[in-house]
Amino acid sequence: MFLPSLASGLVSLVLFSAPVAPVVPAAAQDKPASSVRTVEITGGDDMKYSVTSIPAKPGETLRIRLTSKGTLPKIAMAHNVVILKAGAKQIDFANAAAMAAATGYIPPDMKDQVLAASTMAGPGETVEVTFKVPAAPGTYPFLCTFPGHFAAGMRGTIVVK
Ligand SMILES: [Cu+2]
Repeated sequence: MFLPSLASGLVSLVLFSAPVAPVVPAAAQDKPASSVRTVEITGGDDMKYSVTSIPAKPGETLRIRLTSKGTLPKIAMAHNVVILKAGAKQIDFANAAAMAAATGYIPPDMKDQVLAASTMAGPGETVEVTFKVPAAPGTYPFLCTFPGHFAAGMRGTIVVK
């Protein structure tokens, strides 16, 4: 009585769990509903991105998800990701952005240099930005515009080729 029921229990367990493992990653990564590619980045109290170089194909749609691993309060330590157009003056932009708290650290008079921008993530929060990568091959800078973070090295590049 005991052994047969145990055996059938194991069989149904195997049947149930077997297809789950290969199906989930395929659905999540290889065959997304749309053709958006997601890149996960973290940033912490060290004011660095976990990813500083993102290879991309011309014209593809990219979603950058930024999670703050920081522990300091948002008012003192928040992170965003702002992608600039080719040729944008990064230092000037970062300096102007530091003074633009009222507009989410995006300087209104320099918006024409912005390709895409996320909002600010406080500790444990995730923000994301989805945008179309330029068709022109080249290097497009991204940076965190929270005051001081660009200078501390919170920056990277999207390399389109
Ligand atoms: Cu930051």
